Amino acid sequence: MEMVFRWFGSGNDAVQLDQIKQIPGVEGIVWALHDIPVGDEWPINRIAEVKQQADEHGFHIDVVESVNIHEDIKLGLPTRDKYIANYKATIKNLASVGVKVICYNFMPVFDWTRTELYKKLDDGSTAMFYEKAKVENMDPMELVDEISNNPDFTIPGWEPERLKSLANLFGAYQKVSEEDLWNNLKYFLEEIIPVAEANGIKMAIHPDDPPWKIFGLPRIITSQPNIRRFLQLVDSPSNGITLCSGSLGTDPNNDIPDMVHEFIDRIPFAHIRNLKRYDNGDFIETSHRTKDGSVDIYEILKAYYDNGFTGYVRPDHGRHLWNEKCRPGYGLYDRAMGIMYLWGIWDSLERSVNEKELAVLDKKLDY
Ligand code: CS2
Ligand code: MN
Repeated sequence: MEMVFRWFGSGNDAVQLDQIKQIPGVEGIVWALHDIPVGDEWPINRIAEVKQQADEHGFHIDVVESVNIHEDIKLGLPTRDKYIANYKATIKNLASVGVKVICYNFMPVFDWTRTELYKKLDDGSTAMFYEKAKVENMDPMELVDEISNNPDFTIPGWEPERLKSLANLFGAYQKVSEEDLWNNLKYFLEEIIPVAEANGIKMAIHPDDPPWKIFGLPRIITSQPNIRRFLQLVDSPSNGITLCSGSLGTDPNNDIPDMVHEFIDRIPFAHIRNLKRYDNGDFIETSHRTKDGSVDIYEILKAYYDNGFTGYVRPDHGRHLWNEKCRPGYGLYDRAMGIMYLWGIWDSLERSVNEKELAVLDKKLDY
Protein backbone atom coordinates (compact mmCIF):
# COMPACT_ATOMS: atom_id res chain seq x y z
CA MET A 1 0.00 0.00 0.00
CA GLU A 2 1.08 3.53 -0.60
CA MET A 3 0.27 5.98 2.21
CA VAL A 4 -1.18 9.39 1.39
CA PHE A 5 -2.69 12.18 3.50
CA ARG A 6 -5.51 14.57 2.77
CA TRP A 7 -4.57 18.24 2.64
CA PHE A 8 -7.09 20.99 1.90
CA GLY A 9 -4.59 23.49 0.51
CA SER A 10 -2.58 26.39 1.78
CA GLY A 11 -4.68 28.86 3.76
CA ASN A 12 -7.50 26.35 3.81
CA ASP A 13 -6.17 23.80 6.29
CA ALA A 14 -4.85 24.07 9.83
CA VAL A 15 -2.42 21.28 8.98
CA GLN A 16 0.77 22.29 7.17
CA LEU A 17 2.74 20.30 4.63
CA ASP A 18 5.87 20.32 6.79
CA GLN A 19 3.85 18.73 9.59
CA ILE A 20 2.58 16.01 7.27
CA LYS A 21 6.20 15.45 6.23
CA GLN A 22 6.96 14.20 9.76
CA ILE A 23 4.39 11.41 9.68
CA PRO A 24 6.21 8.19 8.82
CA GLY A 25 5.72 6.73 5.38
CA VAL A 26 3.52 9.39 3.76
CA GLU A 27 4.41 9.75 0.09
CA GLY A 28 1.74 11.98 -1.33
CA ILE A 29 -1.00 14.45 -0.55
CA VAL A 30 -4.63 13.98 -1.45
CA TRP A 31 -5.79 17.35 -2.67
CA ALA A 32 -8.38 19.40 -4.53
CA LEU A 33 -9.05 22.95 -5.65
CA HIS A 34 -11.75 23.59 -3.11
CA ASP A 35 -12.56 27.11 -4.23
CA ILE A 36 -13.47 26.24 -7.81
CA PRO A 37 -17.28 26.15 -8.09
CA VAL A 38 -18.66 22.66 -8.66
CA GLY A 39 -19.04 22.07 -12.39
CA ASP A 40 -16.30 24.42 -13.60
CA GLU A 41 -13.14 23.27 -15.36
CA TRP A 42 -10.06 23.26 -13.09
CA PRO A 43 -7.52 25.67 -14.60
CA ILE A 44 -4.13 24.25 -15.38
CA ASN A 45 -2.23 27.10 -13.69
CA ARG A 46 -4.03 26.47 -10.39
CA ILE A 47 -3.29 22.76 -10.63
CA ALA A 48 0.37 23.52 -11.33
CA GLU A 49 0.49 25.69 -8.19
CA VAL A 50 -0.44 22.75 -5.96
CA LYS A 51 2.01 20.51 -7.76
CA GLN A 52 4.75 23.03 -7.07
CA GLN A 53 3.88 23.17 -3.33
CA ALA A 54 3.85 19.39 -3.11
CA ASP A 55 7.13 19.09 -5.01
CA GLU A 56 8.80 21.43 -2.56
CA HIS A 57 7.98 18.95 0.20
CA GLY A 58 8.79 15.83 -1.78
CA PHE A 59 5.15 14.72 -2.02
CA HIS A 60 3.39 13.44 -5.11
CA ILE A 61 -0.09 14.60 -6.12
CA ASP A 62 -1.29 11.32 -7.66
CA VAL A 63 -4.66 11.36 -5.88
CA VAL A 64 -7.33 14.05 -6.12
CA GLU A 65 -10.31 14.13 -3.75
CA SER A 66 -12.77 15.22 -4.94
CA VAL A 67 -13.69 16.55 -8.32
CA ASN A 68 -17.32 17.02 -7.33
CA ILE A 69 -20.21 16.39 -9.66
CA HIS A 70 -22.59 19.16 -10.60
CA GLU A 71 -26.12 18.61 -9.35
CA ASP A 72 -27.50 18.86 -12.92
CA ILE A 73 -25.56 15.68 -13.80
CA LYS A 74 -27.04 13.82 -10.83
CA LEU A 75 -30.48 15.16 -11.70
CA GLY A 76 -30.06 14.22 -15.36
CA LEU A 77 -30.98 17.70 -16.63
CA PRO A 78 -30.31 18.71 -20.25
CA THR A 79 -27.70 21.19 -18.98
CA ARG A 80 -25.61 18.25 -17.75
CA ASP A 81 -23.69 17.98 -21.02
CA LYS A 82 -22.01 21.31 -20.46
CA TYR A 83 -20.81 20.19 -17.00
CA ILE A 84 -19.72 16.80 -18.32
CA ALA A 85 -17.62 18.57 -20.96
CA ASN A 86 -15.97 20.60 -18.17
CA TYR A 87 -15.39 17.40 -16.21
CA LYS A 88 -13.63 15.82 -19.17
CA ALA A 89 -11.43 18.88 -19.54
CA THR A 90 -10.54 18.68 -15.84
CA ILE A 91 -9.61 15.01 -16.21
CA LYS A 92 -7.24 15.91 -19.04
CA ASN A 93 -5.73 18.82 -17.12
CA LEU A 94 -5.14 16.65 -14.09
CA ALA A 95 -3.59 13.88 -16.15
CA SER A 96 -1.21 16.39 -17.70
CA VAL A 97 0.51 16.91 -14.32
CA GLY A 98 0.62 13.20 -13.51
CA VAL A 99 -2.58 12.63 -11.50
CA LYS A 100 -3.52 8.92 -11.42
CA VAL A 101 -6.71 8.69 -9.35
CA ILE A 102 -9.76 10.94 -9.10
CA CYS A 103 -12.12 10.39 -6.18
CA TYR A 104 -15.69 11.72 -6.40
CA ASN A 105 -19.12 10.86 -5.06
CA PHE A 106 -22.63 10.72 -6.43
CA MET A 107 -24.67 11.73 -3.39
CA PRO A 108 -27.56 14.10 -4.10
CA VAL A 109 -27.20 17.54 -2.48
CA PHE A 110 -25.01 16.70 0.55
CA ASP A 111 -21.70 14.97 1.20
CA TRP A 112 -21.22 13.15 4.53
CA THR A 113 -23.89 13.93 7.09
CA ARG A 114 -23.46 14.21 10.87
CA THR A 115 -25.61 15.81 13.55
CA GLU A 116 -22.70 16.98 15.72
CA LEU A 117 -19.24 17.90 14.49
CA TYR A 118 -17.44 18.07 17.82
CA LYS A 119 -19.12 15.68 20.26
CA LYS A 120 -17.22 15.15 23.45
CA LEU A 121 -15.97 11.63 24.14
CA ASP A 122 -15.18 10.19 27.58
CA ASP A 123 -11.45 10.76 27.05
CA GLY A 124 -11.99 14.51 26.56
CA SER A 125 -11.41 14.50 22.79
CA THR A 126 -14.20 15.29 20.33
CA ALA A 127 -15.42 13.50 17.22
CA MET A 128 -18.16 13.61 14.61
CA PHE A 129 -21.45 12.05 15.67
CA TYR A 130 -24.59 10.92 13.85
CA GLU A 131 -27.90 10.72 15.69
CA LYS A 132 -30.30 8.79 13.56
CA ALA A 133 -33.57 9.91 15.16
CA LYS A 134 -32.46 13.52 14.96
CA VAL A 135 -31.84 13.31 11.20
CA GLU A 136 -35.19 11.59 10.74
CA ASN A 137 -37.02 14.41 12.47
CA MET A 138 -35.08 17.46 11.47
CA ASP A 139 -35.40 20.07 8.77
CA PRO A 140 -32.31 19.74 6.54
CA MET A 141 -31.92 23.51 6.67
CA GLU A 142 -31.00 23.26 10.36
CA LEU A 143 -28.16 20.93 9.44
CA VAL A 144 -27.00 23.22 6.68
CA ASP A 145 -26.88 26.06 9.20
CA GLU A 146 -24.86 24.00 11.60
CA ILE A 147 -22.38 22.49 9.16
CA SER A 148 -21.99 25.09 6.46
CA ASN A 149 -21.69 28.03 8.82
CA ASN A 150 -18.47 26.70 10.26
CA PRO A 151 -16.60 29.95 10.88
CA ASP A 152 -13.12 28.72 10.01
CA PHE A 153 -13.44 26.67 6.83
CA THR A 154 -16.07 25.85 4.27
CA ILE A 155 -16.68 22.14 4.12
CA PRO A 156 -16.71 20.33 0.76
CA GLY A 157 -20.23 19.23 -0.03
CA TRP A 158 -21.69 21.85 2.34
CA GLU A 159 -20.85 25.08 0.52
CA PRO A 160 -23.21 27.82 1.77
CA GLU A 161 -23.42 29.41 -1.69
CA ARG A 162 -24.56 26.20 -3.34
CA LEU A 163 -26.98 25.32 -0.56
CA LYS A 164 -28.70 28.71 -0.60
CA SER A 165 -31.21 27.26 -3.01
CA LEU A 166 -31.84 24.16 -0.93
CA ALA A 167 -35.60 24.26 -1.43
CA ASN A 168 -35.15 24.28 -5.23
CA LEU A 169 -32.69 21.42 -5.05
CA PHE A 170 -35.03 19.33 -2.94
CA GLY A 171 -37.85 20.20 -5.31
CA ALA A 172 -35.83 19.01 -8.30
CA TYR A 173 -35.06 15.68 -6.61
CA GLN A 174 -38.76 15.01 -5.97
CA LYS A 175 -38.90 13.55 -9.47
CA VAL A 176 -35.67 11.52 -9.23
CA SER A 177 -36.03 7.91 -8.12
CA GLU A 178 -33.18 5.58 -7.23
CA GLU A 179 -33.43 4.05 -10.71
CA ASP A 180 -33.19 7.51 -12.25
CA LEU A 181 -30.05 8.18 -10.22
CA TRP A 182 -28.55 4.91 -11.50
CA ASN A 183 -29.35 5.95 -15.06
CA ASN A 184 -27.86 9.40 -14.57
CA LEU A 185 -24.71 7.86 -13.13
CA LYS A 186 -24.46 5.47 -16.08
CA TYR A 187 -24.85 8.34 -18.53
CA PHE A 188 -22.05 10.24 -16.77
CA LEU A 189 -19.74 7.20 -16.68
CA GLU A 190 -20.27 6.34 -20.32
CA GLU A 191 -19.13 9.86 -21.16
CA ILE A 192 -16.13 10.20 -18.86
CA ILE A 193 -14.63 6.71 -18.48
CA PRO A 194 -13.28 6.61 -22.06
CA VAL A 195 -11.58 9.97 -21.37
CA ALA A 196 -10.14 8.62 -18.11
CA GLU A 197 -8.90 5.50 -19.91
CA ALA A 198 -7.25 7.53 -22.65
CA ASN A 199 -5.50 9.68 -20.03
CA GLY A 200 -4.32 6.92 -17.67
CA ILE A 201 -6.69 7.97 -14.88
CA LYS A 202 -8.65 5.75 -12.55
CA MET A 203 -11.95 7.19 -11.40
CA ALA A 204 -12.83 6.09 -7.85
CA ILE A 205 -16.34 6.70 -6.58
CA HIS A 206 -16.68 7.25 -2.83
CA PRO A 207 -19.54 5.43 -1.06
CA ASP A 208 -22.44 7.38 0.34
CA ASP A 209 -22.06 8.46 3.94
CA PRO A 210 -24.11 7.28 5.70
CA PRO A 211 -25.05 4.57 3.19
CA TRP A 212 -28.81 5.04 3.42
CA LYS A 213 -31.48 7.46 2.26
CA ILE A 214 -31.57 10.74 4.15
CA PHE A 215 -34.18 13.50 3.93
CA GLY A 216 -35.94 11.45 1.27
CA LEU A 217 -33.01 11.83 -1.16
CA PRO A 218 -31.96 8.69 -3.03
CA ARG A 219 -28.57 7.11 -2.27
CA ILE A 220 -27.15 4.20 -4.24
CA ILE A 221 -23.46 3.56 -3.47
CA THR A 222 -24.33 1.88 -0.22
CA SER A 223 -23.68 -1.86 -0.19
CA GLN A 224 -21.81 -4.78 -1.77
CA PRO A 225 -24.55 -5.64 -4.30
CA ASN A 226 -24.87 -1.98 -5.28
CA ILE A 227 -21.11 -1.58 -5.71
CA ARG A 228 -21.16 -4.72 -7.87
CA ARG A 229 -23.88 -3.15 -9.96
CA PHE A 230 -21.94 0.11 -10.16
CA LEU A 231 -18.80 -1.62 -11.46
CA GLN A 232 -20.83 -3.28 -14.19
CA LEU A 233 -22.34 -0.01 -15.41
CA VAL A 234 -19.09 0.49 -17.29
CA ASP A 235 -16.81 -2.49 -17.02
CA SER A 236 -13.39 -0.86 -17.19
CA PRO A 237 -10.34 -0.72 -14.89
CA SER A 238 -10.75 3.06 -15.03
CA ASN A 239 -14.16 2.74 -13.39
CA GLY A 240 -13.27 1.97 -9.78
CA ILE A 241 -14.14 2.75 -6.19
CA THR A 242 -12.70 4.48 -3.15
CA LEU A 243 -13.37 1.82 -0.56
CA CYS A 244 -14.16 3.84 2.57
CA SER A 245 -14.40 1.64 5.66
CA GLY A 246 -15.95 4.45 7.66
CA SER A 247 -18.80 5.25 5.30
CA LEU A 248 -19.71 1.64 4.57
CA GLY A 249 -18.99 0.53 8.14
CA THR A 250 -21.90 2.48 9.58
CA ASP A 251 -24.19 -0.25 8.23
CA PRO A 252 -23.58 -3.51 10.13
CA ASN A 253 -24.65 -5.50 7.06
CA ASN A 254 -21.62 -4.33 5.11
CA ASP A 255 -18.79 -6.89 5.27
CA ILE A 256 -15.82 -4.75 4.29
CA PRO A 257 -13.07 -7.43 4.20
CA ASP A 258 -15.31 -9.41 1.88
CA MET A 259 -15.70 -6.34 -0.36
CA VAL A 260 -11.91 -5.97 -0.46
CA HIS A 261 -11.61 -9.58 -1.66
CA GLU A 262 -14.33 -9.19 -4.26
CA PHE A 263 -13.46 -5.76 -5.64
CA ILE A 264 -9.67 -5.71 -5.22
CA ASP A 265 -8.92 -5.09 -8.92
CA ARG A 266 -11.18 -2.07 -8.93
CA ILE A 267 -9.96 -0.34 -5.73
CA PRO A 268 -7.31 2.22 -6.63
CA PHE A 269 -7.86 4.12 -3.38
CA ALA A 270 -8.72 3.03 0.16
CA HIS A 271 -9.98 5.16 3.04
CA ILE A 272 -9.50 3.58 6.42
CA ARG A 273 -11.23 4.71 9.57
CA ASN A 274 -13.19 3.29 12.47
CA LEU A 275 -16.44 4.23 14.20
CA LYS A 276 -18.66 2.92 16.95
CA ARG A 277 -22.20 1.89 16.07
CA TYR A 278 -25.03 1.91 18.57
CA ASP A 279 -28.10 -0.33 18.43
CA ASN A 280 -30.41 2.63 17.72
CA GLY A 281 -28.57 3.48 14.49
CA ASP A 282 -26.41 6.27 15.95
CA PHE A 283 -22.66 6.20 15.44
CA ILE A 284 -19.59 8.12 16.49
CA GLU A 285 -16.17 8.27 14.88
CA THR A 286 -13.35 6.78 16.96
CA SER A 287 -9.62 6.19 16.81
CA HIS A 288 -8.47 3.80 14.10
CA ARG A 289 -7.85 1.01 16.59
CA THR A 290 -10.03 -2.08 16.08
CA LYS A 291 -10.81 -2.30 19.80
CA ASP A 292 -12.14 1.25 19.93
CA GLY A 293 -14.86 0.84 17.34
CA SER A 294 -17.17 -1.55 15.50
CA VAL A 295 -15.09 -1.93 12.33
CA ASP A 296 -12.39 -4.59 12.29
CA ILE A 297 -9.50 -2.55 10.90
CA TYR A 298 -7.10 -5.48 11.33
CA GLU A 299 -9.24 -7.75 9.14
CA ILE A 300 -9.57 -5.04 6.50
CA LEU A 301 -5.82 -4.53 6.28
CA LYS A 302 -5.29 -8.28 6.23
CA ALA A 303 -7.67 -8.53 3.28
CA TYR A 304 -5.69 -5.86 1.42
CA TYR A 305 -2.44 -7.53 2.35
CA ASP A 306 -3.56 -11.01 1.30
CA ASN A 307 -4.58 -9.61 -2.09
CA GLY A 308 -1.22 -7.94 -2.68
CA PHE A 309 -2.78 -4.45 -2.62
CA THR A 310 -0.51 -1.75 -4.05
CA GLY A 311 -3.02 1.12 -4.24
CA TYR A 312 -3.22 4.36 -2.30
CA VAL A 313 -4.43 4.42 1.30
CA ARG A 314 -5.25 7.32 3.54
CA PRO A 315 -6.39 7.50 7.13
CA ASP A 316 -9.86 8.96 7.01
CA HIS A 317 -11.62 11.03 9.66
CA GLY A 318 -10.15 11.06 13.13
CA ARG A 319 -11.00 12.59 16.49
CA HIS A 320 -9.88 16.10 17.45
CA LEU A 321 -7.22 15.87 20.13
CA TRP A 322 -5.32 18.02 22.57
CA ASN A 323 -7.53 21.05 21.85
CA GLU A 324 -6.44 21.32 18.26
CA LYS A 325 -8.38 23.71 16.05
CA CYS A 326 -9.02 21.92 12.80
CA ARG A 327 -11.56 20.95 10.20
CA PRO A 328 -14.10 18.45 11.52
CA GLY A 329 -12.61 14.97 11.12
CA TYR A 330 -9.35 16.28 9.71
CA GLY A 331 -7.06 17.06 12.62
CA LEU A 332 -3.40 16.21 12.50
CA TYR A 333 -2.85 14.04 15.54
CA ASP A 334 -5.46 11.31 15.35
CA ARG A 335 -4.89 10.77 11.65
CA ALA A 336 -1.12 10.60 12.26
CA MET A 337 -1.65 8.03 15.00
CA GLY A 338 -4.04 6.21 12.69
CA ILE A 339 -1.26 5.92 10.13
CA MET A 340 1.08 4.41 12.69
CA TYR A 341 -1.58 1.89 13.65
CA LEU A 342 -2.03 0.96 9.98
CA TRP A 343 1.72 0.61 9.49
CA GLY A 344 1.97 -1.46 12.67
CA ILE A 345 -0.52 -3.95 11.32
CA TRP A 346 0.93 -3.91 7.81
CA ASP A 347 4.54 -4.37 8.92
CA SER A 348 3.69 -7.25 11.18
CA LEU A 349 1.65 -8.93 8.44
CA GLU A 350 4.65 -8.60 6.16
CA ARG A 351 7.04 -9.93 8.79
CA SER A 352 4.95 -12.87 9.78
CA VAL A 353 4.58 -13.97 6.17
CA ASN A 354 8.30 -13.60 5.48
CA GLU A 355 9.18 -15.42 8.65
CA LYS A 356 6.85 -18.26 7.79
CA GLU A 357 8.46 -18.54 4.36
CA LEU A 358 11.92 -18.55 5.91
CA ALA A 359 10.92 -21.26 8.35
CA VAL A 360 9.71 -23.40 5.45
CA LEU A 361 12.99 -22.81 3.61
CA ASP A 362 15.02 -23.67 6.70
CA LYS A 363 13.11 -26.90 7.05
CA LYS A 364 13.81 -27.78 3.44
CA LEU A 365 17.51 -27.08 3.92
CA ASP A 366 17.56 -29.35 6.98
CA TYR A 367 16.62 -32.37 4.89
C1 CS2 B 1 -15.30 12.31 3.53
C2 CS2 B 1 -15.87 12.83 2.23
O1 CS2 B 1 -15.25 10.04 4.04
C3 CS2 B 1 -14.67 10.97 3.51
O2 CS2 B 1 -13.56 10.81 3.04
O3 CS2 B 1 -14.45 13.19 4.17
O4 CS2 B 1 -15.94 14.21 2.27
C4 CS2 B 1 -15.21 12.43 0.93
O5 CS2 B 1 -14.05 13.17 0.74
C5 CS2 B 1 -16.09 12.64 -0.27
O6 CS2 B 1 -17.33 12.08 -0.07
C6 CS2 B 1 -15.48 12.07 -1.52
O7 CS2 B 1 -16.13 12.54 -2.64
MN1 MN C 1 -13.96 8.32 3.16
